[in-house]
Amino acid sequence: MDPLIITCAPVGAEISLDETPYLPYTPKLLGETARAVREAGGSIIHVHCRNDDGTNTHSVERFREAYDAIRASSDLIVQFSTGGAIGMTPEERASVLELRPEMATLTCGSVNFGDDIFENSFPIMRGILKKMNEFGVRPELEIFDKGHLANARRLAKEGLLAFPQHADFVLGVPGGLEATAQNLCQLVDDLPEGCTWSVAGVGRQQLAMAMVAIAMGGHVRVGLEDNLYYSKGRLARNEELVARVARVAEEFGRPVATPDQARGLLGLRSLAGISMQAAN
Ligand code: KMH
Ligand code: ZN
Repeated sequence: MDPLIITCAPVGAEISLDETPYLPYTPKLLGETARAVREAGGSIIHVHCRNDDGTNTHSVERFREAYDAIRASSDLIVQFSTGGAIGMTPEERASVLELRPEMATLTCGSVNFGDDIFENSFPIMRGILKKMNEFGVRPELEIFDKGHLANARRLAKEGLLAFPQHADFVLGVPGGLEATAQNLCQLVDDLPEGCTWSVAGVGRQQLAMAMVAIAMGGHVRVGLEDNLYYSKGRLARNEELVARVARVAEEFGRPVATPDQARGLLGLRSLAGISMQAAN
């Protein structure tokens, strides 16, 4: 099996500052987290940004600061969110692509999201994907529900996407597909030939889904965006969640991938060839 790619999603858009003291909500904290996540065995960091008061922002300037802080402290693959937060406009969500991160998420369909709707109509997906293509950003297909892979295939038929791609199954969002081994197996079976995949189990299912993915040869996403706790009643730090997965993977005979090994597995250029053109 390939080395294990661990993605850390350290912030997200849903956690408020009073739920945990460990949310890296400023660029400086994101830089520190990136260093710790890299040391713990992570290869990708999935980025959302907050203002200093903890509210969500998708400002290009804030993402630029976050990118610079992460790059100054680590060689992690930087993956921007284009999902943002509920209520952001599609234009806002896509705006940060002009910074040309190596990767960015593309949610492949609308989904109930708690009491809200996370809206990703075909026009919204096409708009984001066109910008990704324009700026040379590699998508990570975010799959919250069974029909989302069919949507991705439709976008491929339209010529906006070429398979194989990397998919991340986000399982256990209230309103989306539940985090079970059976659902994960069905999604993996349904993937187009040659795709790589990871799983992000939400809440208590994060560790269980990670274990299943390690055994199946997939990859893993952990982090406070999806799960606040290390164990019942004990709040987690992002790097602890990464370190635990790395430790177990080692026992399975799957050492973690370095960021450059992950770039190789995902077909990305090595870090030496990457520049933040918009930042210069
Ligand atoms: N915050 C959610 C509404 C992504 O980052 O691409 C969407 C999300 C997905 O987190
Ligand atoms: Zn996200």
